Amino acid sequence: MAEHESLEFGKADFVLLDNVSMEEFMANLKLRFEKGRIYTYIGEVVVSVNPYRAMNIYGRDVIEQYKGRELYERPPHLFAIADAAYKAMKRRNKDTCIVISGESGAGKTEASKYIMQYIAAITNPNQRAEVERVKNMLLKSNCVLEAFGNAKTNRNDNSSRFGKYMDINFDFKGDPIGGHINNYLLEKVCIALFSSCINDGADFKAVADAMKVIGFTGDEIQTVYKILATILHLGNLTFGVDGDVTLIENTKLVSVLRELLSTKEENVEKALLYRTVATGRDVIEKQHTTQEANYGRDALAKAMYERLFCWIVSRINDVIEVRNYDAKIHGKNTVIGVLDIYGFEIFQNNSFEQFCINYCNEKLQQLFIQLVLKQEQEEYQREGIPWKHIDYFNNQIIVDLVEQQHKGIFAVLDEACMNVGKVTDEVFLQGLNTKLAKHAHYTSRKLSPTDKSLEFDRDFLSKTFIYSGKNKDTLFQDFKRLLYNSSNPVLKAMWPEGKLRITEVTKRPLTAATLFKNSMISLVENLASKEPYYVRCVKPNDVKSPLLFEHERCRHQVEYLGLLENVRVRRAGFANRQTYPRFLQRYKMISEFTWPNHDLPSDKEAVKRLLQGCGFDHDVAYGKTKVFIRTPRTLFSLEEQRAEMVKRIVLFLQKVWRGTI
Ligand code: AOV
Ligand code: MG
Repeated sequence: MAEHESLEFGKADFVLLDNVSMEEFMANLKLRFEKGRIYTYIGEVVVSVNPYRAMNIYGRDVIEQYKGRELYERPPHLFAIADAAYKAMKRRNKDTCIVISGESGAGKTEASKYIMQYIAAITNPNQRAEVERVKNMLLKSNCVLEAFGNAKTNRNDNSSRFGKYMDINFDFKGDPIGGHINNYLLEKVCIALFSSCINDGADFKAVADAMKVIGFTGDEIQTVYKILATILHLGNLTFGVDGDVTLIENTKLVSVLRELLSTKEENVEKALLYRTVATGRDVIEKQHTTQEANYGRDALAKAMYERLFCWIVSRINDVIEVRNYDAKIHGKNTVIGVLDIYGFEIFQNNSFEQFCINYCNEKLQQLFIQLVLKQEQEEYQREGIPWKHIDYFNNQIIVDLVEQQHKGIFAVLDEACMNVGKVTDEVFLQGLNTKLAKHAHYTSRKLSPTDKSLEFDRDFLSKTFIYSGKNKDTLFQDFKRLLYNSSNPVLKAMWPEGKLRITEVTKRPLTAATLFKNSMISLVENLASKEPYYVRCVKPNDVKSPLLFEHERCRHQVEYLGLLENVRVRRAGFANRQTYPRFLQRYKMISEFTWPNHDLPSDKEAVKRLLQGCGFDHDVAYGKTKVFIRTPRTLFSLEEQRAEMVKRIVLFLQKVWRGTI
């Protein structure tokens, strides 16, 4: 617990509140925000409030203050959590991860960047060239991904439209030797972003430079330009009719597209106006209606954009992936993962993308509950430590509502999409009505095909309009073939499935919902396998003001993030726990009762004796198999005493060897 800060800035750890109530919590959060103390702990969790102004707290000098220190030695800071994750990884050979959550505009991406910068700054003291190269790549990759994956929304001028999980691999010295990026669902509707990007030549040059540093070739960067230009031109392409023939109105654009895509002009035209369908053994070319042609064009633009983004991520991965790492020589390589996702968001109208984004946030909240609240309480009960159960809202029911097999919203949606007819949306709504009518959080049902909103009493599901079209793989195979047949090898390589002939494309591709659900499940599994550290971001107001602390807005987020429950569990809980043998192994030398061996009936008795002897008995509880230490300070003292004893023992042994004793 960071106790050294003056109280004029409020409590540096919510655990120190006199009373754990919403009022006191909010008062402390507000006071600290107003005093420019944007970080506060709940034990090892950092709560951060977006300051909406430049803070002078990320410089080299501050980094030095946090380097190698214990969490509670310095005022709360992201650097402290980054250092804790780093130390745990290095000292205990553990994979760790830092999970950053909070709603859109709360400061997650900024936090992830400061964390990366901190890790880059404290590693590689010997300036090894290869490590410097890797660090440079990791930092540069951020800039490229942001350029392509962020966009302005109502809620955030630089909003991440994709989720990013980045693993940084470290060697046994604790230096970064590589990394890997996983990206999650890029919202495909943010193409507007690029009109400004391409116009603003200087900005794009910076991105192109970063791409060059990462190792993109000249041809690759050219192709990126061409794809972006194609996407923009597609936006201007219009269709008309002549009798019952669908035509392209601005035919000049077709030759521009041909140039950009390095294909034949007639192929472009054909792909835009026709689709090949297999009926039994026959393959026929069916002309689009204007509506279908419009739809196909938009699907093409979106798919090209999404594919471009995934390709950029995979190219970056090629470069940063750990290579030639011989674990036999170098020991195990360990990982710190940093997760920065798109935050919870609600707009006037919410679509499939918001649904997925918000489901992802619920899923991470569930992980937090599992790890911080539930497991903690369960362990105390298992160990027989006196414990008063703390109530919290377990959002598992909401996660189930979305992802459960057969009757979750995704399953109902998928089922509706199996329907070949055009009434998919109605089938979907009817499905929800029958399967979810009794769900505790489903408040009203809509059957009208024009009103596709779902009503649930959980924020994230309110005013959501899910159109089944977004769930299907909407890109006509003809476009995939067109791009695959490009004479530009970079473009061709992005569309390998264009190779398939129409008669070979029989397997139904997985739906967007299923793909997303699967990627979330594996993300959560991955995070759960690591030792997690949390940053919980709060957005103080909706007008990007550095001065305004909107009480109700903040209270709502504190509630949603379950922060008060977090304080209660933490306060009733213990900072550290170790099995008795392990505890003895580490600290037995500090007590005459246990060094070099004890003759007490059990390890538990020995630990008791040791702690009584040191005067720490009041700060611990003895479980069935583990000893629980309440405050980190106690642990810190034990560590100090141990270090002191080790020093003495070494001196003693040296004297023995030299024969002076
Ligand atoms: P987000 O990642 O949580 O939203 P950002 O990290 O993009 O939010 O933060 C939004 C904006 O708030 C930034 O562009 C900065 O102007 C400001 N900001 C955030 N953190 C800080 C800080 N520590 N110091 C100064 N300004 C800050 V989204 O990506 O929309 O969920 O999908
Ligand atoms: Mg972001």
